Amino acid sequence: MKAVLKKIAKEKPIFIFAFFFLWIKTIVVGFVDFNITLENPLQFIILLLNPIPFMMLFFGWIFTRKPSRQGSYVLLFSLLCTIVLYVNGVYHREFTDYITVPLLLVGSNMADLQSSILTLVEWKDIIYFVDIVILVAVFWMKKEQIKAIPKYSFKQLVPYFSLFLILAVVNIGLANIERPQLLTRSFDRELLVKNVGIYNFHLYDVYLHTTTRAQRVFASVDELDEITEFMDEETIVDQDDTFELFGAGKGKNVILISAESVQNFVINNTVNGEEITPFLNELIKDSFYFEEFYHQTAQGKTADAEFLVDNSLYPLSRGSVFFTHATNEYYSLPEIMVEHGYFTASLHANKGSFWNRDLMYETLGYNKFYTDDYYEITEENSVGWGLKDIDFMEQSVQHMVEMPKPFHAKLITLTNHFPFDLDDEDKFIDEFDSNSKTLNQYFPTVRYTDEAIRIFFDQLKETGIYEDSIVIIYGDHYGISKNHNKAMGQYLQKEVTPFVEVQLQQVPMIIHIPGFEGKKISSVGGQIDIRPTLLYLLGIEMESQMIFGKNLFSKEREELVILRNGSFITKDAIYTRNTCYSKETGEPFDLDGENPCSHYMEDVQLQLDYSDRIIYGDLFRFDETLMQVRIDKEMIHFDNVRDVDTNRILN
Ligand code: GP9
Ligand code: MN
Repeated sequence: MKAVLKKIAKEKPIFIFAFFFLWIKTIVVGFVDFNITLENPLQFIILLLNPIPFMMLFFGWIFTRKPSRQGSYVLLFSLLCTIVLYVNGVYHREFTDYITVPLLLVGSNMADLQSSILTLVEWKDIIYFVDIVILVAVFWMKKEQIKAIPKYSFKQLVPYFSLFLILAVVNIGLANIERPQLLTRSFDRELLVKNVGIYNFHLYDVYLHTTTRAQRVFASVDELDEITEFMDEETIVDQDDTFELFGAGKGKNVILISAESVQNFVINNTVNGEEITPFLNELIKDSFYFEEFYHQTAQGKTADAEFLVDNSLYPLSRGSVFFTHATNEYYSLPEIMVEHGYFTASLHANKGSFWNRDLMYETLGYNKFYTDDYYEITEENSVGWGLKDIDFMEQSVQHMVEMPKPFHAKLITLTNHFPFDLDDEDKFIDEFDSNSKTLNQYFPTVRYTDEAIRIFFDQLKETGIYEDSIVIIYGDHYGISKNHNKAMGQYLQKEVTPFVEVQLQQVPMIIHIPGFEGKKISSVGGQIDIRPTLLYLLGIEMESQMIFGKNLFSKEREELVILRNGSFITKDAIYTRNTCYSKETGEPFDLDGENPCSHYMEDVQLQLDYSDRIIYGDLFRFDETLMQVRIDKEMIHFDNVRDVDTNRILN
């Protein structure tokens, strides 16, 4: 083995140089752009090791190619790896996440995402490509020398590939010691990349992509039965619960406001001494306010929140269900509402194709989708991603006046979207002052959305819709990612530890029913619970639903909220990154001993796994009752002004 390595080093010094450069670059990007943090020396060894087997494999293959081609192959390989690093690096800056295959297939979103992503590109990024430029120059100068480099046969390279195998096995072994069941519990991409490295992560993601596509073909009714059994055990009978609120909103219009990127830490809070959400702070006093309520979204962001609300299933950990499984069978909230005599609509002043909504809404049983085509949008009333929230709210009320009653309408706001741009005249409060432009700008845009909701309520009252409606306001997902932890720590005046990070995933959740007294509800909940909670308030009994959410008003409910990356929150504890924290003290428990998280571990994995299987296997198609509903569904009229582009790739 030593002899072969020596031979390679002697005959191919330039290639060794390229290898070394790429290796170092991968590690540096890991620290700088992926913000990988080390908790022990073993993690450092894993980090140093994990790019090597992957790179050795490709370099080994290159060594067996024609000498005249070897230089170009090395260059091409280095360039491709650099592009992978760079694209993930830029994406990670804002989304604290990595690119996955389904995300790349979200073609029609790309144009809109561009504006956000371009703001993340920086001049200093040229540094990513420095070694490539040096390599091109050196390879050009040493062209003749490279041509003279001998080609090896696979046989000659047996010791080399043996070393590759040993390193690969050691890498996987160490990763498994550090993080047991890493690959089977693959919901947390941060952990995956940290342990297997960015290149192997992408190979694994491609593997996941192909196998999950195959799951539909092999799915059977037996799987559905297994899940039904699990759900029956989980379902709590509400017998002992107080039914004081059952049907409290019977027959009323339902207005859901999906508040873009609004997190809960802004509620009842100030910046530079000024309230950030003065209207919501008032509204809460006359509403049911869920103090500890979490978003459960993943890569599908707003669309994941919509999916959670409409189906009470978990979104997928990779990509957006709206794109990847828009033709599945579902039994969604809008369908139930239509069955109960409601007119269902979604209002969002963006292109209908964004997040594939125009196709998915038809699947979910909406009657009408008010897209940007239904709004008067001018240069003056737009900012950032499109129509300003105040104009959106005003024009939406006009649509609601026209709607058949009772209606179920979802309004999706937009102004408080990254990068949180706002015209000066709309800034009701000043920016924050920290090293994060994103966090600084966030406060005035949240304040602006708060104002839009105030105006919306005023107009609901003016048009008389208010008295006959329930309004539910929820934050769709975080606005400030982990990459702004330092600035966030400055604002909150405490260090943003993993424990605090989970708490920052809380979003506002407010249910306002005119005439009902306000109440703060301290039990934990998540977006998956919105649907059963709403149906309870409407007095709609749903016995055999295949859902994972619980009625938040139920007192018998076990308090458990599962985030899509496998972290979870209970009444007393927060589990994240392999650590169980006490909510009371913020201190970690010893994971080996009995701790308040261990009891939930299995249930958490099963819920996520079963929900995934329902989606990947399109299991509801085997449900006979649902098939009956599906036949009736043909009768739901979906009105969408845009011609649906049937050529658009769904998967
Ligand atoms: C786009 C809007 C924002 O239509 O819903 O999407 P997001 O980036 O928050 O998922
Ligand atoms: Mn959103």
